[in-house]
Amino acid sequence: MNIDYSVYLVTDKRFLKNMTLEQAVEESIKGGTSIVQIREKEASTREFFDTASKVHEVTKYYNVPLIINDRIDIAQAVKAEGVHLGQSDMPIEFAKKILGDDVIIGISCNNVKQALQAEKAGAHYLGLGSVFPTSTKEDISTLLGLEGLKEITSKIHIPSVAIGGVNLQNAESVMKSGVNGLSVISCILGSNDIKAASQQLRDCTEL
Ligand code: TZP
Ligand code: MG
Repeated sequence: MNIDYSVYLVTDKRFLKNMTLEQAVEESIKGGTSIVQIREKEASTREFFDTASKVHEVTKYYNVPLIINDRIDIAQAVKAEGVHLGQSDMPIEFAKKILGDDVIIGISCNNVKQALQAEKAGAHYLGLGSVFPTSTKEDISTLLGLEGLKEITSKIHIPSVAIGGVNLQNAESVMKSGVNGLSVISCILGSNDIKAASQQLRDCTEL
């Protein structure tokens, strides 16, 4: 699986101003977003399915992988390219049994132990965070900081993305911590120019 993790957009409908989620995702991809995760914390199953189906039409057109947060059933229903699971979601071994070997599985990790465990269990990539404080997510425990991030990336052998408070100011130093990509919500979706924000992040990953 050769996936470009460099600019990893996570969606959050609360940030949408004057466009639909599909439009925002398309703008973001035009700027250089290389992978998209749909994250819906409030939606009903039907709403999540409808959103995922519509966004998948866009991502397929641009050949960008679509990852579904938490919901293996939604990922299967819309034939998404992957799922992203947290430490309280379905254990990866069982997710793999359900989804098979061709679906990307990403795991959220907050420390070295979780990261090594997820790698051993066959995760394709890790989401490492929260790196910095962020108001986008409420239940954030330990912040990794750049040092925590470096410690984890130095011990794993699979791709990783950094998440949590990543923005244009810290993007370069985050990339230097050994991750393969920058995973963001507000830096892209909170921007008045989604395409430009995505492009600027992409530039930071190419330095
Ligand atoms: N997981 C850890 S931090 C976070 C998630 C989903 C929120 C990231 O949002 P932002 O706006 O990029 O800080
Ligand atoms: Mg989760």
